[in-house]
Amino acid sequence: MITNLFFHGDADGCCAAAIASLDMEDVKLIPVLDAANFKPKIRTGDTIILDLGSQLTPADIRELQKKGNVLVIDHHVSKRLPCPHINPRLSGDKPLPAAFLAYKMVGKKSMAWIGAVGLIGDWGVKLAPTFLKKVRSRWPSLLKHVTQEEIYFEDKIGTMARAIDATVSVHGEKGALYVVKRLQKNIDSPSRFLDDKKLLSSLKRIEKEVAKVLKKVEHHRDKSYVEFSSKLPVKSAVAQKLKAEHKYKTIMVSQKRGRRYRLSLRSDKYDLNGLISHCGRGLDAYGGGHDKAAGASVAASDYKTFKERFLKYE
Ligand SMILES: [Mn+2]
Repeated sequence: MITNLFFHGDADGCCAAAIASLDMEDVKLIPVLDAANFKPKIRTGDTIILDLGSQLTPADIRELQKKGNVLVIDHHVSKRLPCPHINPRLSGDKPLPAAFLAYKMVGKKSMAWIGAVGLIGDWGVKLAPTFLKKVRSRWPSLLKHVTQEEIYFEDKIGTMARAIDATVSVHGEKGALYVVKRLQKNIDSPSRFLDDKKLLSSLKRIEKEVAKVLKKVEHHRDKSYVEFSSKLPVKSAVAQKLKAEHKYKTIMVSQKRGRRYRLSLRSDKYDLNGLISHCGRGLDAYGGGHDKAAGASVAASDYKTFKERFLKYE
């Protein structure tokens, strides 16, 4: 029987998929780029859902269970689902990223670096200090710094996470599948993982685009914000960089696509789920995510109001 493996197409999701599927037979890898609108559709077989799925309803799960067994491994805010559901939030633990969870459950020691790439990609340095210490002593050339920002922007392991996100941004679902295969091929040679034209040229292209957007950033009191349009989905990369440059600001990066703005928000000060529901009240707007990093979608016609509320929010 086939196993359908859905995974989020970011660094954490790709790393989780690479670890979980390495020795699986008859697995169908299905990357999901738009996590907010994820509804799994399968023809037959069992289903594993990685770094996604917490937003599914019990009815969605029961639909999948008509075809086979279902397992969800995730770390986003969630209600309990009617299937084996591994999510540290449900047991009151730290929201450890999916790649770390996959590594802990089924990974070999030689794959620890892949778990670490996912952890860094999901801003999880503080969540697993002992694990990172082990990774550092085994692969000292990958991991030299201590803070999340330094590791993400300067160390090789952070560059891997950025290159994975960039490859998915540039090449879409095919990029995500390429990344998973390449991680698996280089299990025993992490320093060679980045030695790849597709990954490096994607990273270069995204970083050029991010630099272009960063020039348009505006600041208002404790907020920094920017609006732009681009063919490349770079709003998260912009938000990440902007947050690193303006540590104490609340960040809103808005990328226009069609008749909507897609937003990436970052804040250490406000609970972003509360902020988004306040700013979007009565408008065609929805979103959410983690307290400190979240996304939203706002109709272009409502964006002005949303933004005014954002700038006033305290
Ligand atoms: Mn994740």
